[in-house]
Amino acid sequence: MGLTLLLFGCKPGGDGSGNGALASSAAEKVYVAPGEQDEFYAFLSGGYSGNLTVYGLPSGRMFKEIPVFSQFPTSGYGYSEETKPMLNTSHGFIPWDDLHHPDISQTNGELDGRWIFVNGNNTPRIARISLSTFETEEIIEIPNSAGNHSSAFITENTEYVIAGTRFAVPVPQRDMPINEYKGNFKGALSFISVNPEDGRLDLKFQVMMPGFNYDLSHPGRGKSHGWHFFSTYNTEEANSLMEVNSSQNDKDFIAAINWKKIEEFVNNGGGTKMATNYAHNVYNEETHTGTSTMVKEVLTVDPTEVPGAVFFLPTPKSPHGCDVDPSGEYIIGAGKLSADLTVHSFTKMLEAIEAEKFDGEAYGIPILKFEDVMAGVVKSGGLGPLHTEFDSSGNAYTTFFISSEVVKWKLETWEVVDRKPTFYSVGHLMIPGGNSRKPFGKYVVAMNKITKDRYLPTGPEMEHSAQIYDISGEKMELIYDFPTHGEPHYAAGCPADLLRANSKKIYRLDENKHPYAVTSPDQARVERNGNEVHIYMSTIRSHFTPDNIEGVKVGDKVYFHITNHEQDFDVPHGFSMLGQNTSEILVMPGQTKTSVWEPKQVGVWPFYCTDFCSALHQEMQGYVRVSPANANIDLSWSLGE
Ligand code: K7E
Ligand code: CUA
Repeated sequence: MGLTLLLFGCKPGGDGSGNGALASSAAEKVYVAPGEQDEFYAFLSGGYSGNLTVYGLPSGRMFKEIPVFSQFPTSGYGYSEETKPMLNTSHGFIPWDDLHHPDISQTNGELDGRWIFVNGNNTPRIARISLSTFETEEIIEIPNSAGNHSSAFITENTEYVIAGTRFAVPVPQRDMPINEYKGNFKGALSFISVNPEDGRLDLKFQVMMPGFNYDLSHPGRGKSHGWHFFSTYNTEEANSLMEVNSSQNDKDFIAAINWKKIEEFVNNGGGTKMATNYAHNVYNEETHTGTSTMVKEVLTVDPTEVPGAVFFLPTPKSPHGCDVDPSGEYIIGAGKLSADLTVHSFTKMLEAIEAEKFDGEAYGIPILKFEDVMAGVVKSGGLGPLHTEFDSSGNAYTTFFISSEVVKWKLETWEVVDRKPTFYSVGHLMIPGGNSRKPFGKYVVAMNKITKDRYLPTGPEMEHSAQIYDISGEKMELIYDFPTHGEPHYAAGCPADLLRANSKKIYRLDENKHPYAVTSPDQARVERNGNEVHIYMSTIRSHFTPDNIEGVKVGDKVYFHITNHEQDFDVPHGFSMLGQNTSEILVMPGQTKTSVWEPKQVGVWPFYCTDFCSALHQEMQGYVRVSPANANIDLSWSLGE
């Protein structure tokens, strides 16, 4: 019996990787032994979780979830007083967004590992995350935009992070009939400059394009550096029943924008200043505090004012993905209603522009001839192409949503050399460095939309599934499935060595400039200012200073300003207070964070540390005595008396 099981007990596995020797060789490829570390970091968008998740490759182990656009009780992001300003917008405090596309900063077209940029789709925003602290350092709202989808993509020296609007809207926003969309709505493409020293963002200009949908985009690189390419759909400018009405045109466009030319125009005083209102939120690592500033003006550029800067490349069938190969020569448009991929040639595009071979215009923007700019067609045999990434040996890899597969093909010959199924309905894919001038190859991660039978069922909702393929050989090999969190769209990956050495271990207490910091325990105190009570508190294994507080009254607003005095790597302390209308906070070594409590009931209420920090973690607790509003009890605090 046992023997039979041994011989025939192998799970068949529907993917061809599940049997015998094949499975064990796949296992070896993804096996990172206990105590060993992964070769690559992978940053997966969290989609409707609003956050970014960090995985190791090839193990598929999840290391961290970085809160960006969504409140996150695990760290207190968006709940602590210091981080609430990060989620401020012109619509007020917006504690959620839909995050699609991460992109790592580059120098000379190669990943440099300083920052990662991501987009918020819903209430248009761009965020910059430090790859030293793995914290969100900056969020800038994008005015005149809606469904900020063709974002956040980085030019090859991180000059700009580029954000295009998916939905055209009235600019400026106003009360008008929806069916007057055509010709009246605009599509804003935003160019946000990045300060090379500290990464600070500045919305430099917006190109006010016709009211199409700008779906995805990629920067030129190498020879096409200075250009940026956007796929469009709904060039019909329909405003209802889009699935039919925006699929009428046989071809939509890829918009080619010469941003260097527009930058020059703007630097010479071109463009129109327009009144607006958007939030710019910056986190300061020394004060451990975010501040939100409202900006009232934006510089807009009418593309017809800058001749030679904007062109349309006809591209079949409502293209979704818009990808540029590592050489910068080929621009790949994935017509999502088509079987074929259209590849445009940058060189041919320049020649056609030079020769002024136009095929009409749209709103004053010249349209190039399809035949003049096309480099080739990939006859894939698949259905529903979405996104393409590249390896370092001249191969491209495209996902096909409808036929559920990754197709490998050769640049320049356009021939398909391999295809492997995905499980199921793949969206984006990612190769470490696969959208830069220097892809690292080795693995493709396919991020799927439908999971079904890949894991044990977990009720009606399954986490999305990602798959790792080994691409080091001629044929791709599926080697691993792993669950992801939220809905990953795009992802970015880089070698672990690029980040590991710069990863911050602690915040130095002697550099803490938080106005409510307590840099030595004898500064701990409680102060009253009207009905506000400020508790200056410190933590160290395993107590709070102070841990007994009296004189708080019902109706007070109590601020716990907690400074963690640990100076060891990976020793946070947490804080939570009974009856608090917020989340706990997790305070990193050397950091100060603030948690608010508005006591509603008289009593003696405990607080405690939420992070199991030492053998005496359970002893890390304290009490606040809350007296009636009219009580006559002086503030007092103590520790061990
Ligand atoms: Cu194709 Cu938002 Cu990039 Cu999803 S998008 S898959
Ligand atoms: Cu500090 Cu547990």
